[in-house]
Amino acid sequence: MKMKLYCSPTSPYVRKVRVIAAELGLSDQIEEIEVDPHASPSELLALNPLSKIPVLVTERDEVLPDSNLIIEYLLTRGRGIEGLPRGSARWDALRYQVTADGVIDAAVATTMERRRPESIVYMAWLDRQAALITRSLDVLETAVPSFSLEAPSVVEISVGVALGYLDLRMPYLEWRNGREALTNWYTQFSQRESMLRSAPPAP
Ligand SMILES: N[C@@H](CCC(=O)N[C@@H](CS)C(=O)NCC(=O)O)C(=O)O
Repeated sequence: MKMKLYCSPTSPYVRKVRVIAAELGLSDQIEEIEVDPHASPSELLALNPLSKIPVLVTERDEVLPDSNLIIEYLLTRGRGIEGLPRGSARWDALRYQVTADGVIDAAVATTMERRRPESIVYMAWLDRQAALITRSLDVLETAVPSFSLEAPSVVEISVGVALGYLDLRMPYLEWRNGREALTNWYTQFSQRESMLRSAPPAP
């Protein structure tokens, strides 16, 4: 029996879980079940009243309805992901992870808003999301010297998935402009097997 991951091909939250599972060598132990959370299918609602993916159901029927919760669980099951540094470097690392997760949240929210009929799209709100993404990427640009290519932690994985999602949904932001360090780091990071295997289909 395998763990079950309720997922979609393009969700960045799902991708974080897929990358972590691949890095930990756990992908073979996970069966993927594609669902559309916006359609709120009953099998998803029975597991997660929030109607969001990813949800992981373990072999013991434990239900884990959130990417960071799933990642915390998978880290107890496999090896191969670097732990966080100690001391104040730890708090910096976690700050960068929260920042990358915030970029993902804003990019997903932007994607949803842009799907509305044009007459009710809230432009000022979209501008606010774009501005927070821009500021966050500027912070991540300064953080690149602390990012590893050889032994990434959950921090680098969140940053890599956030940048990949911007390429998919907000290419018009041209996030690489003026961010040479982040660009060079991502060019190499995105070639990891775990990133290639979890890449979303081209739009
Ligand atoms: N905090 C959650 C967010 C999950 C999330 O928002 N997933 C999106 C897919 S990208 C979703 O299921 N959206 C459906 C909805 O909001 O109705 C996590 O980290 O897993």
